[in-house]
Amino acid sequence: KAGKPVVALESTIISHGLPRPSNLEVALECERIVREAGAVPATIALLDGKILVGLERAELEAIANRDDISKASIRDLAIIVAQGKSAATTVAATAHIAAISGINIFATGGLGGVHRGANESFDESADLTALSQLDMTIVCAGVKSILDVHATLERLETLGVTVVGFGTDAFPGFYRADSGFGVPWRVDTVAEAAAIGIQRDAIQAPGAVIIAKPISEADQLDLELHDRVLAQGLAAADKAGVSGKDVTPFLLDWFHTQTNNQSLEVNVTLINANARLAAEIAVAALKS
Ligand code: PSU
Ligand code: MN
Repeated sequence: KAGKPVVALESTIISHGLPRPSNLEVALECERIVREAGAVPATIALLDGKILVGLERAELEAIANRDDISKASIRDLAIIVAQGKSAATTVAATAHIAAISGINIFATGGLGGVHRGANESFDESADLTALSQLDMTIVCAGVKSILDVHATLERLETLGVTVVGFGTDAFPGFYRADSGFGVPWRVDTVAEAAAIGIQRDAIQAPGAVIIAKPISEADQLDLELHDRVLAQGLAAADKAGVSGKDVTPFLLDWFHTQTNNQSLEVNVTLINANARLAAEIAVAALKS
């Protein structure tokens, strides 16, 4: 209403992607970074049956620390509100709520996508189908490297989602700067990134715009460590019978414990960088 630039932030990363107490620190730091860049942060979550767009400090603490916070995708929103329950929202659910609230810029860590072995399990994140339908510019470090990145990029093409590298020709690999796959488009400035969202809106192309910003090579996770921990984590998940929406939190936690929190540091660095870029894009979009 005040005409200020707003950046949506998701909450699954807080409740299910990062360990306590770092999760609350990261959530607060992200909001601080967005404000510092001249935009208004709107962290989105469901608390006691209410959809909240923008959280007070006590609400952020609840999302970070309460044990009754489930993980909500789009299909879970109605029942959680109807039953007065609480949940953190995934990229899919957050983007939907942001869109109906008139917010069209969003920052996260890494998107969900097609899981390895999806040809058998059919495990594909609802993030993909959500992004095929929403007027949203989403800043991320690519998709999580625990996924089948190649298959995810193919699905993003089919679903009409625009994929753009920010300052790179390589699709970022979440914990790694380069996933090993290219991007169809590249921009090098905030103004160029903002212009895509504005044209997308005008043209009413149905899919979202992904602005994929890599972690710097200096800050990325060592390749050998990454591949070893991932292989062990996938085997451990399989052995423990982890499936459905528990897979991603299990593997992220596996990384954090098995790398002595090196992956946590990488994750925090890229979330903060993405929040800053999203805020800069939101400010630029409003000026043009
Ligand atoms: N990015 C991160 N950490 C996370 C996520 C993204 O750095 O935990 C969350 C997002 O909420 C995303 C979800 O929507 O992981 C994907 O879960 P799934 O694979 O079950 O769709
Ligand atoms: Mn899944």
